[in-house]
Order: sequence, then C-alpha cells, then structure tokens
Amino acid sequence: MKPIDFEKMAEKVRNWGRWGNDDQRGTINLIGPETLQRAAAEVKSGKLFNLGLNFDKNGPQLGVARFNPLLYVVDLARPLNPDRPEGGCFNDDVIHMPLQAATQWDAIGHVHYDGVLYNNCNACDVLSADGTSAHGIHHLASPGIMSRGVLLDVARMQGVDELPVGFAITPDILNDCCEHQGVRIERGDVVMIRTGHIRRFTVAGDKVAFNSVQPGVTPECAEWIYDRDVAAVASDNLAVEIITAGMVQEYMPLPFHMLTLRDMGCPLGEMFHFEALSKDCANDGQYTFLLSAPPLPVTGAFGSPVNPLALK
Ligand code: UVW
Repeated sequence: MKPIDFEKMAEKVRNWGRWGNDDQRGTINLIGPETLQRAAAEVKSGKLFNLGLNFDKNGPQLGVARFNPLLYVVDLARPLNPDRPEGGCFNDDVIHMPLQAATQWDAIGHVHYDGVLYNNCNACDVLSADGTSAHGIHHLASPGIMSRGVLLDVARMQGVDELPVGFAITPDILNDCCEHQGVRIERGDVVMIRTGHIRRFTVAGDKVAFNSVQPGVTPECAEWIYDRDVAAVASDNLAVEIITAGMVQEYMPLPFHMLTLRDMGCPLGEMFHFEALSKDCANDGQYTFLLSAPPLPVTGAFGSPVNPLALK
C-alpha cells in the first residue's frame, strides 16, 4: 500500500477525541441501549451458537512466543479434610497461555505506529513490560462486548467452504454480501466476516496453512467499517485482514489493524469459529443475532481469550 493512500485513509477513519481525550473504549462507545434493544429483538428461536475454539495444547499455534495453552493440575483429589481422604475432595488447575492463543479480542492498544497509540497516546508513556496503561483490554470488559452481531458469510456467497488464500475481501464484496443476505449494517453492530479459513485448521488439521498466507479484508474495508459506525469486527482467520507473502516488507504491514485499532479505536476479533452458525443462517435466512463476547478483564493486557455466543 502506498504511504499516501494509507495516510489519507488513516486521517479519514481517525476517531481521536470523538469520545473525549481520555477515552479508552473507542468504537465500543457506539453500543448504547438502543443497539442492545435491537440486538435483543433478534432473538426469535432461542438457538444458541458457540463461536470459540477450545483452549488446549492442540490449538492453532505453532510458535514459541505464541504457543498453545498448557494446563497444569495443581491439586488433584485433594481432601478438604486431610484426615478424611474418603470425604469431600477438590481439583484445581493453572493455565499458562498467550492471551492471543486462540479465539480472542485484540485490545485497542494491541498495535501502534509512529510511536503513537489510539487517541494520540505516546507509546513510550503507556507501554511497559507490565502491559499498557492505555487502551488495555480491561476497558472493553466492563460492561463487556455485547451487541447485534451480523454474519457476512463471504465464503458461502462465493460458493466455497474456504476462500482461496489470496482472496481479497473488498468493500464491494462486503456490499454484495449484505445485499445477497438482505442485511443492513447499523450503528453499533459487530460485523463478523466468514472466510472459511479456520477450516484449514479445524477440518484439514493443517496448522502451517492456517498460520500462513490467507484470505481476509483489504485496508479499504476500514473505511467501510468507519462509514457504518461498526463497533467491532471479527473473523475466522488469523488476523481479520488478508495476509500475503512478503507483506512484512511493505510500508505498513497489517494496515487494517493499524487503521482499525490505532486510528479508529475499533477492536478486532480473531479465530472466531462460525461454521455451525453459518449453516444455520443459510437455512433460516437470519444472519443477525444477539452476540455476547465479553473479554476477560485482564488489567493492562493487549488482548483476551473469548468464548463468544450468538443467540438467534
Ligand atoms: C499480530 O499478529 C501483530 O496481530 P494479530 O494477532 O492481531 O493478528
């Protein structure tokens, strides 16, 4: 992406100051009582869908820094009364995991560029080895992320289980998908974009392919999100945006991350699992639902695991 195009887009979508200079919640501020009432009105049949991956050692991670969750049992069949081991017992455990290990929210402070985070916060002033004092995930956990969710099933619209790895989801494609499904994005919605890419891990079991080049949205979709006052965006791939070979050499790698998180203050949900929901939406034609996806209030963290629920 040419620097000039990026700068123009960044200026357009920048929400700094929109909710005050001390704002920590970005576009989650767009979710008010009216949005939640509209979200609740989407509940018609009582069908409930889980949109999360399990957190365990068989997760999608390959790396050393981002590794799969490790569970340790620290108390096993421990008697409440040590003199009566045949009496009541309990089991306790500890988990060691990157907050980005599987289905997760990126906090607004997850990325920055030019030394500045969302709302003009200087990175040197707020980031430390203890986390961040600005735009940490805990700010999105109170009261939490709940809204109307809208599934944009791009893979299904294209007639495939998984979009090809180089497939770029443009604003025109998002518009086509809305029209195809008969939905309109409203202020405060959480837009959930299905690429099918997660199946390369969940169905084919190919973690290398899952962590490699992949389909996703183009940077221009940040303007589309901004124009519709979307509260958050989630997808079933690794990074919401398209990942191409050699992207790290570009002027601004992960441009959609930078435009949404750093400029717009719009949280990103990654590795959401839409397969069961997608089938049901295609069957009943209802692509909108009540979404409950509260992050864990980990103070000063750059992200959080989440177990999102969609209720129709
Ligand atoms: C990076 O890889 C930097 O971010 P994410 O996990 O949000 O895709």
